[in-house]
Amino acid sequence: MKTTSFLLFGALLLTSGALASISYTAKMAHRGAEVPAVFSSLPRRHHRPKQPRHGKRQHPINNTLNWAGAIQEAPTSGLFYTVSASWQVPSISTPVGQTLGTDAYWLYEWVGIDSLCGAILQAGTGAYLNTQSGQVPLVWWEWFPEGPQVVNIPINLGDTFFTNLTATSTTTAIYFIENVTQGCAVTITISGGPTLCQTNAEWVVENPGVLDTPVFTDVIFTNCLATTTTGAQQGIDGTTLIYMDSKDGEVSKGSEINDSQLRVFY
Ligand SMILES: *[C@@H]1O[C@H](CO)[C@@H](O)[C@H](O)[C@H]1NC(C)=O
Ligand SMILES: *[C@@H]1O[C@H](CO)[C@@H](O)[C@H](O)[C@H]1NC(C)=O
Ligand SMILES: *[C@@H]1O[C@H](CO)[C@@H](O)[C@H](O)[C@H]1NC(C)=O
Ligand SMILES: CC(=O)N[C@H]1CO[C@H](CO)[C@@H](O)[C@@H]1O
Repeated sequence: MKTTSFLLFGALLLTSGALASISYTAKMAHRGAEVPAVFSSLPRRHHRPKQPRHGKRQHPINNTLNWAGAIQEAPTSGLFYTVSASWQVPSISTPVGQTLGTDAYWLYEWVGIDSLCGAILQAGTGAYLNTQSGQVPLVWWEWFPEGPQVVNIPINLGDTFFTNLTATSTTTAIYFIENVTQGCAVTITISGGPTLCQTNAEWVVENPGVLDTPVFTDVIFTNCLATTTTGAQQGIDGTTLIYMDSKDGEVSKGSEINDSQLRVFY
């Protein structure tokens, strides 16, 4: 169940809402003007990495059926506090040899905190593709295992987004999502979230759907940064790279460009 209301506090347009266990407020600004943030639920098909296998290679590599990218581990004495990155929204197309139908192909691009402990702080962009709608890009946030929510930030393929997620405690967070060039950003303040362990941070391209992963143009995550509660900074150096498998073999890989940049390609 989701409830949404618009409250006027002076000049501030504050949207508030609730999911099963969590509540949130949001403020959105477009070219400096306050505009209402509007949320709607997405199908709940977003999962933790499925069937991880640990590759025996020089660089740590894990294979999954639904994620490609990189996962960072917090230093032994540290807990992750923020994760951020910028990227351009890729375009997706029908997998080779398949035909576009009424069921949608899906792809998400996101940053997150935690991947292995039952809760995931995550937000980013995505798109689905089918015959009725064509290719529909969208902006979403989620605190897994609660379902994903779409938020009404304008988005076009090729747009540059910046996202910064902050775990202010194990059950509270601030999500900042911005369409950079358009100057439209939303800040969502959340409480009552499923308990985090703050031990992983990640930059991911995901297939959240049930069909095969669509072909996609390269996703270059730039300004990749995860900081701990004590201020230690980590980027892509030292991450486990994540490769995505389909039933026919590897379809997508994360590849380090340097400590602040990660390329994920089909
Ligand atoms: C990689 O896979 C192994 C084996 O399943 C798992 O123990 C490890 O936590 C995974 N690493 C990451 C960073 O997900
Ligand atoms: C992310 O948000 C936190 C909390 O607002 C802030 O301290 C940090 O500087 C931000 N990081 C970036 C890279 O914008
Ligand atoms: C990573 O590479 C990009 C592109 O070459 C460059 O602009 C950036 O400064 C590099 N960052 C680091 C941390 O080396
Ligand atoms: C719909 C919309 O306003 N999207 C904008 C987001 O930012 C890009 C630039 O990166 C603009 O080209 C889009 O028009």
